[in-house]
Amino acid sequence: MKHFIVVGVLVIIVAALVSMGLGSIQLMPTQASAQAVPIDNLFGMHVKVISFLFSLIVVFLVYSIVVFRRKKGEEGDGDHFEGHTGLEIAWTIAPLATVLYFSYLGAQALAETRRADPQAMQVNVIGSQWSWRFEYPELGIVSDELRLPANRQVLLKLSSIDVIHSFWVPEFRVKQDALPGANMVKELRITPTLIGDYKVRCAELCGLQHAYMESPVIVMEPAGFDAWVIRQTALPTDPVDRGALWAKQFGCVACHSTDGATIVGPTWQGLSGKQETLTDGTTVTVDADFLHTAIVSPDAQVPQGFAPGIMPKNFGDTLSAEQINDIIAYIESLK
Ligand code: HEC
Ligand SMILES: [Cu+2]
Repeated sequence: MKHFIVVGVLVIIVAALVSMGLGSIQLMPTQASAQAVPIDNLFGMHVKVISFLFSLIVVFLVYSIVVFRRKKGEEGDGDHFEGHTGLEIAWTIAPLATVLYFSYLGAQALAETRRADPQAMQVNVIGSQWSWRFEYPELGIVSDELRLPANRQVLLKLSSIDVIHSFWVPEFRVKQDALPGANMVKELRITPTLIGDYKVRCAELCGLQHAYMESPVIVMEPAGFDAWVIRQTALPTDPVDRGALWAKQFGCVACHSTDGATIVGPTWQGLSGKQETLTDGTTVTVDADFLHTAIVSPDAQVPQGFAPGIMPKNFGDTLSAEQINDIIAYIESLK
């Protein structure tokens, strides 16, 4: 009995120390959304239970090794007892009750992260190899960065135009896959609470440039957000400037450089007017018609040294005729 009291006290002391130690090293990134609160609370409780289980096992182990060492000349089995119904009932009921209680807490936290605010602002998030596009249908804005006003819930509708991507901002905690297919739109609700600059990362391996599939996420004062909305809704008058904007917003720049470097597709620098050799051996002069075909049906004329099937094939549907003309004007300006 004396041993059990000593071990019991030691277990409590070690559990408290381990739990305090884990609590002080900041396991989680900054907490920047309302949805992060129930998740972090649940995580904190798990850390406490884990600390207790750890010390329960380790203290018994170390205590036995030190105190019940075999003495010189000792040959027997040592003191022990066989079978103990009370103990067996206890170590069945206690973990079962703990696990059931945690499943209840988990369900509660899940419900809380999904609570819908009817005032939520909708943003369509479209993943593509290898960039993010953010559409604000109520505001008529398309952007390559996600700007959000603080303390207002945003309803993200996630989709993909090619393969599976995954929307993840660690500071917001919640994460959701973006799937291809017309009926596969997934929803995620976030209420940013802390003004600052974050990053959305793709959390699903999605090809060559997956590691660079990051976009800025900026949580702003509501007034600053409104000013941004006004700036965004005024479009540049020069087609070249508009073309540069579309190329950024529709993710062309993830694969095409404007400075001569080859990323995944050919660079756009000096493309217009160039003699292009295609994979079938023919040579053509790159003009506006060639560029138009290259954008709406990429595999029709594949330049030598590049593979077909990489560039998305649906830009003819997602871009308007004016937007395509703007992009062509932009490419033609890149001498
Ligand atoms: C996932 C990567 C990727 C994205 C995104 C992408 N492209 Fe491409 N693009 C390629 C590849 C690879 C080629 C060469 C093979 C081919 O023609 O299919 C190409 C070829 C082209 C060419 C012909 C270049 C030449 O030298 O003949 C043009 C023009 C072009 N893309 C425009 C665009 C525009 C405009 C967008 C955005 C609206 C875009 N691309 C988005 C990968 C991409
Ligand atoms: Cu991705």
